Amino acid sequence: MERVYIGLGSNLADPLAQLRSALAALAALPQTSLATQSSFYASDPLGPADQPRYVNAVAALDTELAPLELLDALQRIELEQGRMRKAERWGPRTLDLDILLFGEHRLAEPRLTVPHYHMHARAFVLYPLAEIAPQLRMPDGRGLDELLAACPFEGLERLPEPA
Ligand code: ROI
Repeated sequence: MERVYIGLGSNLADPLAQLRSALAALAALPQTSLATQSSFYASDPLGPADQPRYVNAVAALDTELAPLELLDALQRIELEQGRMRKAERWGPRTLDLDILLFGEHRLAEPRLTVPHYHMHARAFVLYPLAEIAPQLRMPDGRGLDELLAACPFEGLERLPEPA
């Protein structure tokens, strides 16, 4: 059993509903349980500015799936929720599910790099992650607190709990 952290993001087609539906799909994965989820955060887009704000969150899963099995499952959920591959790099998307951390593993597969390439410097990943795993360490030994200290809470807005 491995503890895995997943980054969720959406800025199209009712992002809050996209994230809620994605969390339900994660909770329903085989050999997997959804351990915790962060609050939802509105965030300014990283990349082209002419796109809607994102809603981001992080979920913790406990899974017996292998990394590439989990990746396949996440890509299936993205497609089921209307994800289309667009030409534009860093353009808007209905749903992004990124494997941020997979236990203590470091993976460099053609389809999957773990820890996720950009997580160390992205406020919309680090702050939700800190909410559910404040004591976390990266596989290279860096603490989440160190990463947060170098990453301002800029352009982020923690959304109130849904009623
Ligand atoms: N920007 C924000 N704020 N949140 C995201 O999830 C996100 N995802 C992306 C790019 C386009 C890089 N920008 C983002 O893939």
